Amino acid sequence: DLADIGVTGLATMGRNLARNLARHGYSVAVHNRTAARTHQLVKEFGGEGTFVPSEELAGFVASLKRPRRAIIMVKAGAGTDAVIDQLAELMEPGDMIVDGGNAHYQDTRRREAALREKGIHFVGTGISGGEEGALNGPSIMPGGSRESWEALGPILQDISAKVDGVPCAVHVGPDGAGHFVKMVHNGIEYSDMQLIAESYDLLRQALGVSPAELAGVFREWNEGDLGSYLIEITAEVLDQVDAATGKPFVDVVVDQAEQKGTGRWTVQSALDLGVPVTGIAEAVFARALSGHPEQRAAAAALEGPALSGVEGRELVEDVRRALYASKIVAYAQGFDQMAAASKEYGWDLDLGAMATIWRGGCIIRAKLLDRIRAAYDADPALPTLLADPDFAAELNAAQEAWRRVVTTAVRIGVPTPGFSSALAYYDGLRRDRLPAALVQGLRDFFGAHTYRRVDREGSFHTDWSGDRAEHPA
Ligand code: NBP
Repeated sequence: DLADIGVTGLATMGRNLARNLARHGYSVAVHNRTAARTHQLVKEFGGEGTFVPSEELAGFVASLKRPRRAIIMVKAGAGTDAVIDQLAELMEPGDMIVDGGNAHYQDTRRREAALREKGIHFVGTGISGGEEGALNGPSIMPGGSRESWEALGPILQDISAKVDGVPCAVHVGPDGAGHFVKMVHNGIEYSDMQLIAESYDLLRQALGVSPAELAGVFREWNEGDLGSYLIEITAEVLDQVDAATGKPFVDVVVDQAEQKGTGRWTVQSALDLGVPVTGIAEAVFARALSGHPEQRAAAAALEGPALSGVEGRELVEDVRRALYASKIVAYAQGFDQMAAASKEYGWDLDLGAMATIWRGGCIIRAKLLDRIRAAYDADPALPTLLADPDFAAELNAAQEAWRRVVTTAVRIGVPTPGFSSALAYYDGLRRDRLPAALVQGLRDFFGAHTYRRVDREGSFHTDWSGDRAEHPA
């Protein structure tokens, strides 16, 4: 019998996705470049459902029902191109190639265009949730054609996470839209983690409390507005004690954060689109700063403030509020970036639906996403999440605490680039007049770049090197 769907690339993610499909009753063709992985999967998990193994890619393709549905789960980059080229040779018009790896959305756009010429549907699909999600229900963000969604959607929704019975999988939009949205998801994940790390660092330094005590604080926060997977696992990590030394686990881990690149991609794309994603950028840069031990050692003798702590536990509640407010800013910026890309590439993204598919399965799943969904339901053309009446009320209520947190951090010398830049963004956006007017004046002075006036239409230039009279440009 021919298989319903196939998975090629059976490392951690591919294997678990294949098992997830099989457990949902689909017969799954399985293939891996190194055949040992394929045999291992069937041997270990063959009892979970129907697997149709092939050692060669040709056999894999031949074992699929038409139109064929093949998911690629290989290392992103050259490996993906190699597998696509081989599959495309073996497939026919109407068949579907799903790339579930972490591809760059521009690669996905390129691949989709090339395969479309051959009549093959290329479905660049963001999948979030790590190995656990792949097995038990990830958040799935497929791009590609409408027709491919009709053939794949029911299966993807079946194996995805569900929240209140709603699947965390929708058709995101054409070509690279799925991988773009996955990229922004990861960017937001970076900023979420940075803000959590700043909260931990500031509270620990300012109040002198232990990681175990802070685990309790995060556990409590998880019950409220901040409720989310990342807050939940922060408590777990802070509670962990190193078996070898008896010290808190966080104290034996080298403090240099690594990255695989999706945060950097998000910021690079945001620069091109002209969208300020300061929360994500600060998170990427904070990881980069941590990763320069030679500079850190050379700067270690620089002086900090005399004050190293504060009295009173009021700071805990202030940090909770600052974290929530900064998180709203980071999400607002990420959603702005999706809106800008949607316009640039003609994707027609439904922003509220993006919030829906991130509610379960993925790393940034959080209570906040229900609120974001509601904000876009109330006004699909919302210019910024900060202007949603409910979020605005919360930000207004949090802003004094937010300022106290940033002030305390500055006074005791704890770096909080996430909190500080989010607050600066908030203050920048709400400001009636910005010093951009002076920047325009300077640009006109040295480069005759011209400026517009508040009181008249048109562009103007002042003759700075002459009589300083203004002329229409
Ligand atoms: P890896 O990213 O570690 O890739 C290993 C797989 O790629 C193996 O099956 C390997 O085959 C295959 N492969 C390579 Br490498 N080069 C190949 C080539 N030229 N031709 C054919 N196959 C090739 O696997 P993973 O961690 O399971 O992740 C798979 C994808 O999912 C990646 O794009 C990843 O970024 C993405 N992703 C991962 C996570 C996660 O939490 N790990 C989450 C979301 C998305 P071999 O066995 O023959 O070497």
